[in-house]
Amino acid sequence: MTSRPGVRTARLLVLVLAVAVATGMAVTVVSASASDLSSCRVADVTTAQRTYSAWPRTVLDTTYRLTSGYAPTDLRSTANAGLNSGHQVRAFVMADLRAMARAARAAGARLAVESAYRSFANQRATFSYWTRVSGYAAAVRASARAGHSEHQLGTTLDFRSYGGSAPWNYRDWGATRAGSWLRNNAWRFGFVMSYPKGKSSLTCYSYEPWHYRYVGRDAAAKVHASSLTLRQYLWFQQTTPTPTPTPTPTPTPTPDATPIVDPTPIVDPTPDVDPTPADDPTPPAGDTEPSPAS
Ligand code: DAL
Ligand code: ZN
Repeated sequence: MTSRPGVRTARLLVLVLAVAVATGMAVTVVSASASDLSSCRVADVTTAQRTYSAWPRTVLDTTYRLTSGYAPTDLRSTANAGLNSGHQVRAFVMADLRAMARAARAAGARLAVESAYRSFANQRATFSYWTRVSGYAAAVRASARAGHSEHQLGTTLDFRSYGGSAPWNYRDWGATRAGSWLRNNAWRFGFVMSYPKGKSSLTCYSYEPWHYRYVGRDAAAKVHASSLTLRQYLWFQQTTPTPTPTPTPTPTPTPDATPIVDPTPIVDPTPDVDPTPADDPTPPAGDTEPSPAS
């Protein structure tokens, strides 16, 4: 972004407040400088929310990524949602995916899955494919480098029209019956379009009307109402300080005539350390075939 610092700070402040209102957060202090999301730097920084249970909060872009060992063990075939097989998502995504696929079909916008979970290795192959096809500069705007893809979360899918070809073969798949139905309705089922039209400077990637990430119904409704991109929403959620509770004044005690003196100092011999690591990613499970996915 090239805007002047004052303008940028004001914009960030508005965005932080918008997400605070949308998420119901009671913000007491807002630091805009901690939320500088303007740059889509190409780097490899391990994302803060990196455990399997942090899936609705994990920020992934051209800078932040997952580790190579991040490979969820609860992946299930998309056939369980009444869609085509050959693709997988995490088990908890299935019920809402099934409901969405049914509703789309009933509305005459039948969906199929183009791509879903991709391992670190598969994403590396995918990125190499696009680099060979269109060169590095174009590939880095359209395809995530290994570790940076939301597909590695196991909660993200690329859709296509049932009976149609890959969505990126269309001039604007978002204008097709299936694409426009998803744009209007996916949030009701917990899915968010990660890379909407005209927002590349904020999302870091080109417009992808087929790429949807599951965040759950409540969060998707909040993202939808906020008008923020998913990246902004997740970033502000991660960087906005938790409100400090208002201290309740305690009454001043009445002095006791007889002072009680306890000569024994209170010592806590147990150090306050949690030796259990967070749910560590297990090594990658078997890969699905490297496909020219996006
Ligand atoms: N096409 C998106 C950015 C991905 O590769 O995850
Ligand atoms: Zn995708």
